[in-house]
Amino acid sequence: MSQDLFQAPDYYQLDELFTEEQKLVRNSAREWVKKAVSPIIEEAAQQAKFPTSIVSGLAEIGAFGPYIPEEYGGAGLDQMSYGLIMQEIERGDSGVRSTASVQSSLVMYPIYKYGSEAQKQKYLPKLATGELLGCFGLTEPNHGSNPGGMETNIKDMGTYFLLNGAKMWISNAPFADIGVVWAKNEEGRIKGLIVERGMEGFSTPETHNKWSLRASATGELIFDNVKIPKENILPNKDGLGAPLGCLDSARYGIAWGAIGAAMDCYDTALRYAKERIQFDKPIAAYQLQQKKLAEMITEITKAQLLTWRLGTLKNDDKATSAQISMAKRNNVDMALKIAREARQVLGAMGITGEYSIMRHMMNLESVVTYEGTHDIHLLITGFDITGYAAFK
Ligand code: TGC
Ligand code: FAD
Repeated sequence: MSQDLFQAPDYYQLDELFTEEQKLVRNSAREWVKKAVSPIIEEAAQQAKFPTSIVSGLAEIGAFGPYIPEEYGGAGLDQMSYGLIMQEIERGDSGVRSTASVQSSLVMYPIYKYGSEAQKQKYLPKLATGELLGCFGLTEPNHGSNPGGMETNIKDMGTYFLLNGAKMWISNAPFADIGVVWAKNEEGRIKGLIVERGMEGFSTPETHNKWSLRASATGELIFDNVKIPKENILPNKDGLGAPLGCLDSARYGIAWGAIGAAMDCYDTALRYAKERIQFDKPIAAYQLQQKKLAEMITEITKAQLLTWRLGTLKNDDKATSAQISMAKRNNVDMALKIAREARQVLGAMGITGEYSIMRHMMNLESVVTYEGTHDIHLLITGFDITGYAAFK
């Protein structure tokens, strides 16, 4: 990739709305992305390899458990800072943000919220430093948008549980040390449990040939009569609401992250349009290119405002799941459209790895599907405003 010249757009002076601490956290994440992600990410994506070199840096900027209390190794930050960290990381790459989202909201959050004190002490500090990496197993081959239908199950064997089933499309699975996995007990109630690499009957084959999120490793979780010690069950919440509660936290981070990807595409397209001369003028001087760029900054600004407000609601513990769905859906769609438009501004150069736009575009094709598809989030809004659940 060419040198990272990113300048963050802030058309409505949103900086004035952030506290000094929030800006400090964001700026250190921004600097780290320039220094540690931009120089290596294109090659990692081209080779479809998760760049392990960034793990310690992610931990240092507080991306592993930003809002988990410091007593458990987290950064103890507020929700706005969490969002800003995700924005900056996804400005670099959605796959890197995926790793941070999974570790924080889908592994550390359920252990912190639903785990026993012993589980918190055992896992959270090591997850915060990146000494342990985790994954989250909800989706199954036959149950994606409808996780409530899951077939993965546990049987009580007296001194332990026997786990059987399979999860697929699991971020970080190929290298994760532990998995927070969701399975039904004999009564059909969904329980969360912690599965550790090395347990007999547990394997994590990698999913190859992805055109999207190539710098993030994706895989399956296969459970063939895995013996799960009883102390590995998350004791404090069960039912589908438990995994969906984790998704709320991750979806909130994705809403911010998508803004980062969009900002990077816009900034790249704007700079290129000012430099690229055709018919003796920079292409930025032509109305058709201005329309693209003006619409991009308008949409980014709207998303920034929406998401800032969501951040204030989250900080006050007032954000609803449906509000989070709206922001995730809107922002990812906005980023995807901007990536496609920005790619055109660059002409042929837009398809090369010299620029980040095509990588963002391909990544966002996963982001628009995972953590609830574009359609499902619309149906969540529909349900919220009408009272009718149209997904059933
Ligand atoms: P439904 O009957 O509506 O609800 C079941 C229970 O859950 C409660 N609930 C929620 N709780 C917390 N947060 C939410 N967002 C919640 N939504 C619902 C609900 O109140 C109820 O509680 P209770 O006590 O009455 O039992 O459930 P449903 O089966 O009809 O499904 C609803 C639907 C379709 C919205 C839901 O299943 C859904 O969101 N589907 C999408 C699945 C999804 O997002 N999967 C994501 C997998 S993880 C992933 O993609 C990680 S990518 C990570 C990365 O790389 O970044
Ligand atoms: P389906 O549910 O089969 O949906 C197919 C299509 O049908 C979609 O367009 C959908 O919107 C539509 N559809 C479904 N139901 C309805 C309905 N009721 N009404 C109207 N339209 C509907 N999962 C995890 O558990 N952990 C992870 O770490 C994880 N990481 C992922 C990483 C990547 C790169 C990807 C691509 C996915 C990941 N997922 C993960 C899985 C992801 O959450 C699912 O792909 C997603 O929830 C959609 O499920 P599905 O792919 O089975 O699609």
